[in-house]
Amino acid sequence: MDATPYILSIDHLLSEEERLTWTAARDFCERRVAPVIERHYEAATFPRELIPEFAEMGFLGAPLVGYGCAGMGPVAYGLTMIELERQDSGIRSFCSVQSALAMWPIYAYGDEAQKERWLPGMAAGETIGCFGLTEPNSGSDPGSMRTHAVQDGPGGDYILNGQKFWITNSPIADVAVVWAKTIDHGSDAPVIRGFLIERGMPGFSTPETKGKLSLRASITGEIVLSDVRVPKANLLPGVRGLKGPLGCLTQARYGIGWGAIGAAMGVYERARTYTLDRVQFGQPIAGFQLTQQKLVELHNEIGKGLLLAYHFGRLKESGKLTPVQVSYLKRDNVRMALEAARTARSMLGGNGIMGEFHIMRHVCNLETVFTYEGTHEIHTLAIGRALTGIAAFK
Ligand code: TGC
Ligand code: FAD
Repeated sequence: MDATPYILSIDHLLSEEERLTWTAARDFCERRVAPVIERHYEAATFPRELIPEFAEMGFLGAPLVGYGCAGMGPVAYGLTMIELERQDSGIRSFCSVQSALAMWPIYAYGDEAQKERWLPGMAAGETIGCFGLTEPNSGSDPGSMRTHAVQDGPGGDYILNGQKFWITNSPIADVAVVWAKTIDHGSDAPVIRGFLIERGMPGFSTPETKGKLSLRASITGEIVLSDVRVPKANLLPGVRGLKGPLGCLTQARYGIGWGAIGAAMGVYERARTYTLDRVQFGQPIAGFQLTQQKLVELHNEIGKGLLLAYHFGRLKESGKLTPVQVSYLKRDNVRMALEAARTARSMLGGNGIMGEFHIMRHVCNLETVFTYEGTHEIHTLAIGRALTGIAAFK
C-alpha cells in the first residue's frame, strides 16, 4: 500500500515563485547540509565552508530589497527557514542572525552610508554579523542592561563598556550590532541605542562559549567591551529605546516560527520511515495502534503549524502582522516542534538517541530554540498581556 507522509498540502496556496524557492532550498539543504551536519554537530563546529553557498542561494538578508539581497517575500522566506531547520536549528540560526538581527537593523535603522558600507558584503557572506542584546544579568528583561556608551571628545565618539552573553556568531563576526544605554545630548534619561562595533576596534573581544550540549553546530560567544571607542558614524540613527532591539527580534522570531516546522517535519518523517521498517512482535511497529496515534498527532500538529505560519506570512506581506502575532507563531510552533522531537525520539527506541538517526540532535537544539528569542514563558506573557490588557512580567 502506498501512503503519503502528508495529507495537508499548501502547494495550491503558493505562487509559482514560492514553490520554486521551496524546492530549491530543500534540494540545496539535502545536498549540501545533510551530509555534513552530524559531523559538525559532534565536533561542535559550524560549517563555515557553506557560507558562500548560503549567499548564492539568497539566504543572507533574504527578505531585504536592494544591496545585493534576494528580496524574498515573507512566505518564500519562511519556506527557506523550514528547509534550513529541517537539517539543523544551528544552521537556521546562522542565517536568521545574519538576516534578521544583523542586516535588518542596519537596513531599518541605519543611514545610507551604513547600508552601503555593510549590507552588500553581508548578503555575499563576506562579512559576518552578530547581535548583542543579552547580558549575564539581563536576559528576559533586556531593559535592565548595563552596557553603556558615553560620548567623548569633539568628534562625538562614544566609549562603550559592558558585556554581552550568549551571542550567536560573535566569535566569527566582523561587525556586531550592540545595544547599549546612553544619554542623548540635551537629555538626562538613559536611552537604548544601537552601535556597529567593528572587529579590530581596540577593547572589543568575543571569547567563544564552550561546552554547549545544544545547538552545537552554531558558534556562540560573548562580546566584551572595554573602553571601546566607536565613531559617531557607527551609531544607528533611526531608532531609540527598547523598541529598536525588539523590532529586530520580531523579524527573527517570525523566521523561527517557520523554521521550527522544518525541525518537526524532519523528525516526523524519520519516525514514519523507521516505524514502517522496524519489526517487533512479527509486524512493522507502524502497524500498532499506539504508534499510529503518535504519527497522526505529529502529522496533524505540523499541518496546523504550517497553516498558522502561512496565515501570518500573508498578513506580513500586507504589512499587518503585529508583534504579538509573531509571539503566537514563535511560541506555538517551537513548543509543537519540541514535543514532536521528543515523541519521535521515543518511537525509535534505543536508536532514537543515536546521532545517525538525526532526532536527538533536534531534541537538544529545540531546547535552545524554546529559550532564545524570548522564552516560551515570555511569549506566553506577551500574549496574556494582549488578551487581558494586564502585563504580568513583574
Ligand atoms: P515594552 O514596554 O513591552 O516595550 C518597549 C517598547 O518596545 C515596543 N515593543 C516592540 N516593538 C517591536 N517588536 C516587539 N516584539 C515589541 N515588543 C515591544 C513597545 O511598543 C515599546 O515601544 P515604545 O515606543 O512604547 O517605547 O517592554 P518591556 O520592558 O515590558 O518588555 C517586554 C518583553 C518582556 C516582552 C521584552 O522585553 C522581551 O521580549 N523580552 C525577551 C528578550 C528576548 O527575546 N531576547 C532575545 C535576545 S536575541 C536572541 O535570543 C537571539 S537568538 C539568535 C539565534 O537565532 O541564534
Ligand atoms: P532568564 O531571563 O534568566 O530566564 C530564566 C527562566 O526564568 C526562563 O524559564 C524564563 O522564561 C523565566 N522567566 C524570566 N522572567 C520571567 C517572568 N517575568 N515570568 C515568568 N518566567 C520568567 N541573545 C542575544 O542577544 N543574541 C544572540 O545572538 C543570542 N543567541 C543565543 C544563542 C544560544 C545558544 C542561547 C542559549 C541563547 C542566545 N541568546 C542570545 C540569549 C537568549 O535570548 C536568552 O537566553 C533568553 O532571552 C533568556 O534569557 P536568560 O537565559 O538570561 O534567562
